[in-house]
Amino acid sequence: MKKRLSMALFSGLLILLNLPGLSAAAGQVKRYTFEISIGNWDILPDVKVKSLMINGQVPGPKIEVTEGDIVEVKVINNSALPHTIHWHGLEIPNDQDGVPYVTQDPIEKGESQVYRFVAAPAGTRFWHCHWSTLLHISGGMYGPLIIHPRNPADDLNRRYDVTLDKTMMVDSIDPQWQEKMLTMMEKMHAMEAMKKKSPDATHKASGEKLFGSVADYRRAIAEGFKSPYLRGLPKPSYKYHLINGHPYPLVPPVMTRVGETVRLRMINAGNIPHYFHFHGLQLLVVAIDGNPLAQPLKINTVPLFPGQAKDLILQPKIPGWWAVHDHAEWGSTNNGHFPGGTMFLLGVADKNGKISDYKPKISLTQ
Ligand SMILES: [Cu+2]
Repeated sequence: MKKRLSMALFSGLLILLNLPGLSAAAGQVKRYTFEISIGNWDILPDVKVKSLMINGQVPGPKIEVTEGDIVEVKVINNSALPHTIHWHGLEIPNDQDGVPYVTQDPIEKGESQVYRFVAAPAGTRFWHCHWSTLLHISGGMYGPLIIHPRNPADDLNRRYDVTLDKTMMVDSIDPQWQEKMLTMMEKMHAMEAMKKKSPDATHKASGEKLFGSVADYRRAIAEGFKSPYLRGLPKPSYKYHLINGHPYPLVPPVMTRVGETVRLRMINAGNIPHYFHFHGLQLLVVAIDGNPLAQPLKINTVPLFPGQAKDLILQPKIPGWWAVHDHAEWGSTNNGHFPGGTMFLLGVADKNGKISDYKPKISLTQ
């Protein structure tokens, strides 16, 4: 009898082990507050971009937790536009997935919502707004979500003896388009709010509603569907390419020395691909979309597609200032001018701390 009872308890435990959330027993609660506002973000001196900022910054805050932790994010909407937050690459309960009208209603102006989920699976992941995604992501609503493995044996930092672990979030923007669209959307929502219409009517009036009827849907297919926020408006033409909110030369160099190991977690939140070519070394791609590869890939040019994350291991052997740049020419420019964009320097010192006799002559006026 006693044996049967313990067997029943054991099988019950096995069932529990398969439930998402059980591993939270081992984790801690990690709380974050995201306050959304609209303001100017300085990507370069004299280049201000009207942006959607979280806690006043672009990218938004980094969430860094251990697998199994409970993540609680309170989202406070102080902007005039609706938003939802999606946790990209996570396996969490459906009602926390942040897709407007699929898993929840949008968070309207003045409203707040708490997202709560268990951080899993481990890896380099990110979060972003899922409302009018083209505008709201390039507008600045994205940030890293790093989940460290709970089991030390799965930790790539340990496996490769990493001395520097750095995250780079990539995005491409068109400042004029962004300003025009955000201003237009703000006005539209403000007008509708004044008329005291329901939030649903707001979206209907601004053309942001999903198809109202089967007839609407058929017409959209026949006429060619366009995102509501692009109807009758120009498409963005990406002029600036950012790493952590700034283009080169404002991207700080990655500093290391021979014998050390750098891990770069590169995440493309933007809408176009980038091709990072690393001078002076072969690197290892050890994870794609946060998931470790069974066999690391040894390459020197790293394609990074929209929505993709790649973990890179760098073990430079030759001292010097090594260029890392987008091999698509437009990616290495600011508003068409070289050098700029998704580019940075890898500074490799020798054992005495010396990098090179040549000092890079890079400035904002070059
Ligand atoms: Cu948004």
